[in-house]
Amino acid sequence: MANQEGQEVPINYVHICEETARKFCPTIKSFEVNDDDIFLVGFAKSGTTWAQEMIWLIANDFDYERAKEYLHIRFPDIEYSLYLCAKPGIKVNSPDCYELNSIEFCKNMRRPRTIKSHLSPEYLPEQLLNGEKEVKTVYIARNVKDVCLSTYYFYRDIIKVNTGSLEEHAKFMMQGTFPAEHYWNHVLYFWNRRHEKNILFIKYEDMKNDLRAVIRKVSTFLGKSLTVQQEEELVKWLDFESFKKNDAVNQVHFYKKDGFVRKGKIGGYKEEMSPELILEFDKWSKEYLKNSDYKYE
Ligand code: PPS
Repeated sequence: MANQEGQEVPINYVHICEETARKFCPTIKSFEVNDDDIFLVGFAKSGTTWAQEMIWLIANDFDYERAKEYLHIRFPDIEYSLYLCAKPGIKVNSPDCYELNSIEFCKNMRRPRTIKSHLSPEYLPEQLLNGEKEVKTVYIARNVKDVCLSTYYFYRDIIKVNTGSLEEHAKFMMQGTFPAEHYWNHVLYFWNRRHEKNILFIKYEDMKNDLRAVIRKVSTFLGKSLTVQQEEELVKWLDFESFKKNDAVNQVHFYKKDGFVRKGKIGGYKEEMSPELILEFDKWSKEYLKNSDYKYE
């Protein structure tokens, strides 16, 4: 789509024509899943790109040569074509690899396929959730206020489709918007299923605090063993600074300027949100968490 300055930019779901996009959803719902697929699910801006690279390298035996290939090719977003259901009058740009259909692209990937989604569980492939297949799902969650801050800057500074305030953006997020819908429904669905053998629940904050431990957890989950040296190399590869310099993941060619890896901090919201907004977020969250053992920070 074109931004306020008339430049081509990728689209985000705020600008999706919901009616058209919803018609597209059944195709994802009926997507044929393979036993050896690996899915990564997470609310947008939860650190999914970082987790994608970690999972892909573990699943592909640390093939750093192939990891130079654009991440969208190795680990596509199944619903990317939804973002192409733009509101009338908006022009859309998408990674070339999808050739206008991300679902077809996923269908035809080499196996084992690694596929990402930000979609709410109700729109995800049925076979991913119903236990019919051996498919593995990693779910990543991040502090909701940091997610809010990250999406705010993404819309405002990177794809330039948001000129409102952080408060307005936060209220918009608390309402829940198609197709990711409600943050807590998203997170709690997988949190409640976290003990199932084909589901692994990880957190962005755990990756920041102890990346090695998360790498080991993911390796065990994927049935892979790794040496101390492989672990060391992966930690370096995933380091924030090297990640930012890696165009296959930071996508400078697509997002321009500094790419899309921004600050990569825990608790950045504390410096930017007013005490009132923090309180509002906490109140809203606690309401959804009152019957849950999910630890809210
Ligand atoms: S997206 O667009 O929804 O796929 O975004 P997603 O990848 O889920 O999340 C983007 C945030 O993850 C941060 N990030 C990292 N943090 C720490 N270390 C590394 N290596 C890393 N890579 C990406 C990225 O900067 C976004 O968070 P913010 O808070 O905006 O910096």
